[in-house]
Amino acid sequence: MPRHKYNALNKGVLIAAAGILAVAAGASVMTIAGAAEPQSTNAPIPKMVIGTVFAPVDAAPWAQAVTYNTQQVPVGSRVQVKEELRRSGGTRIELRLRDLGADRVYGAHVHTKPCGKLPTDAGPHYQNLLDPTQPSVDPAFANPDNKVWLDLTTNKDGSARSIATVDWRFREGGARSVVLHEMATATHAGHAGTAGARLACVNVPFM
Ligand SMILES: [Cu+2]
Repeated sequence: MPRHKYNALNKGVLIAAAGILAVAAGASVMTIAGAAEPQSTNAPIPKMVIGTVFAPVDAAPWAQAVTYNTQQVPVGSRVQVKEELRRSGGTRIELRLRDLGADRVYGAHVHTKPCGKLPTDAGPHYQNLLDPTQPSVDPAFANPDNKVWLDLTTNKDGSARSIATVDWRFREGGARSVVLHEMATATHAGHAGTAGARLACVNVPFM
């Protein structure tokens, strides 16, 4: 199983490599409008990609991603999050993991706050319609249409991918991270949305 060793010497490289690798759209869409041409249905779709490795929790103040459980999410294992705004008004989110254990299930969700030294720093799950009762464990609100659930299962090589598509967009600044949990996400009343301990967190400035 490949491992990307993480140490003080490559911190600088990791910081440089982390962050927004690609942000498309915006400017070119405005150019089309300014030129008084008909709005092209082929206009670029806004996209964002974050690719990084999980750092030790000490690195929380500056790292793009941190692990709280190095047994289940090893330091140096890789994560990628892609966000794509759809023309229909919806959002597509893709999560990829590499260099984890084989045949393992992880719960994963979009959370409201950035990663911190404590697993709870990432705050609650992002909800499109906010459940007036918090923490939200009512399936009417804690479901994959109202939240972004990205549970995944690794293959024999320790890689995994999941995709969530919702028919809404995030509120500006309202979604700031993806958290990996130790279990698959529960869906039954009283426990809906829970997935056990928080194992790792990646900062993502969702659009
Ligand atoms: Cu979560």
